[in-house]
Amino acid sequence: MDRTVPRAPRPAGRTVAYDPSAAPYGLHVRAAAVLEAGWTGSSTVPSRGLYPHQWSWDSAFIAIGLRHLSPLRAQTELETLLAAQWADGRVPHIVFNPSVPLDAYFPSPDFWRSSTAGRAAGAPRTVQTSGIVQPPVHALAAWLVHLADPGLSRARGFLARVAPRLAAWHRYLLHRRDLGGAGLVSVVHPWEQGMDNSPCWDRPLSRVTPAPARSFRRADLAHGSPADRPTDLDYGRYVRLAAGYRDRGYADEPGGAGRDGRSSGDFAVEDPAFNALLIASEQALARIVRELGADGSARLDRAERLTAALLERLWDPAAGMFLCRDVRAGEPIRERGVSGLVPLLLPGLPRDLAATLVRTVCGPHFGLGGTTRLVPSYDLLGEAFDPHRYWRGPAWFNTNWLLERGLRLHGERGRADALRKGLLHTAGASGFAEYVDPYTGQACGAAGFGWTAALTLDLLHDRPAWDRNGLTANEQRGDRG
Ligand code: 9WN
Repeated sequence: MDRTVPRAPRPAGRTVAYDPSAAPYGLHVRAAAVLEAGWTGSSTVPSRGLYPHQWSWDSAFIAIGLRHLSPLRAQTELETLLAAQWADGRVPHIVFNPSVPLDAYFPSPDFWRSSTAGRAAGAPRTVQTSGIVQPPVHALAAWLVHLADPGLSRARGFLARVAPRLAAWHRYLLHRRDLGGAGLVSVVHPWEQGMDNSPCWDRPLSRVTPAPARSFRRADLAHGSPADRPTDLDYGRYVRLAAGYRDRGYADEPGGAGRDGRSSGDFAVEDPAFNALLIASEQALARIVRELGADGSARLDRAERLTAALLERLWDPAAGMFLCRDVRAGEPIRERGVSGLVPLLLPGLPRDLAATLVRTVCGPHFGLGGTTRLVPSYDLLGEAFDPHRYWRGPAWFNTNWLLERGLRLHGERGRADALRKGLLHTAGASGFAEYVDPYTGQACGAAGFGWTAALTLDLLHDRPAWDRNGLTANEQRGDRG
C-alpha cells in the first residue's frame, strides 16, 4: 500500500512516508502546504507578506518541522543560513533575498549595510544580511534534522559541513557576547532575543533615545493591525540601537563592560531563553561532534558550566522562574516573560527547580491547564499584559513547543499531552497564525506562519523521537562517549 500522502505538496528530495493512522491527515497536509508556499528554492520565509526574507531562528524551527517532509530541504534550510555567517562567527538574524523589493521589509539591506559597515567584523560580500543575531537554536535543529535521515545526512556530509560553522557561532557568542563577565551571553537588541516587544525590555529600552518617527518608514503596518504591533516609539528605539551598533562597525566589547561601559551600546541583557537555547545547542553539538568521531565531552562540560551560571545569575526563587538581567543597570528585570520558563527544556535542571517552574507555568501568572489554552508570552497579571499586542501577552507556537518538550522531558506527561493537543488544535483552527490570544486562541499577526506550521508537523510526528534520540537526561548526565 502506498502510504505517502496523495495530494500533499511534495518537496524535492526524498519525502517521508506518512502514516495516516498516526496523525490527523488534514492538519499534516495543510501544514505542509504552508511550508511549500514559503519555500524560495533554498530556504523558507516566515511569512510571504510580513517577513519576506530568511530569519535565523525561524529557519531553525522550520528545519525541525521540514525534516518530516523532506530531510534534504531541512538540511538545505540550515546550510543556506549558515552560508551567510560572518567571519567573526555571528549568524545574522536576517539573510536578505535580493529579489524582494527594498521597501517590502524595514529595516532593509540599505539600513544594515552589512557588506560595508560589517566589513571589519567579516560580513560576507556576496549576500546582504542584518548585523545582529537571534537565539542559537541551530545546532539543536541540525542534530534533529540529522536524526530524521542519518543515511542521507552522512551521504551528503551534512554534519561535517555544518559542525565547524556551528562551533564558530557558539564561540562568537561565548567570547564576544559575555558582556556581563559572568559567562552568560548578552543580547544587544530586543530583536536579537526574538521576543521583540516584551515588557521585559521596557526598562532597559527607556534609556535609549528613540530615532524620530519621520526618519524611518515601517513596512510592518501594511500587514498587521497597528494595535497588535509595537508602537512608533518602540520602533524609534529599535532603530536607534541598531543604527548605533552598525555605526560602531558591529564591534562587540566583551568582558564585563558593566554600567559605564557604553562601547557596546546602551542595551545589554542576559536572557534566560537565549542562554538556555545555547546550552541545549551546545549539548546537541556534543552529539554532532561525537557522531563525526571526535570527543564531545568538553562541550558537555561547558553546557554544565553555562547551566550553573544560568542558575546562579538568573534564577529568582521568589518569582519561581528565571528573570532577565539588565547588564547595564546591574540588576534583574522584575517582569515575568515566557523566556524565564524556557530553561525547562534543559535536562540538567535540579529536580526541585524544574518542579517549581512547572508550578509557575500552571499558576496564576501563566495559567496553563486553567485559564489559558497556551502559555502566554507575558505575565497574565502583569501591568503591561495585552492579549493581542506583540510579545506582550499573546501565545507563540515556538515557545509553547519548547515548553511542551520541557514538560515531557521532566516527566510531566499529562501536562505535555494536554499542551500538545492544545497546540495542534489551535494551530489548525487559527490557520497556522503567527500568534494567538492565549485565552481564546483567536488568530493574530500573519496567517500561514512558517514555524507554526513546522512545529505542528513536529508535534504530529516526533513525540517519541525526542525522548528516544533527543537530549534526554541520561544522555546528558551519563553517556559521555
Ligand atoms: C524582527 C520573523 C521574526 C521573528 C521574531 C519576531 C519578528 C521581526 C519583526 O519576526 O521579528 O526580527 O519585524 O518584528 O519577533 O521572533 O523571528 O518571524
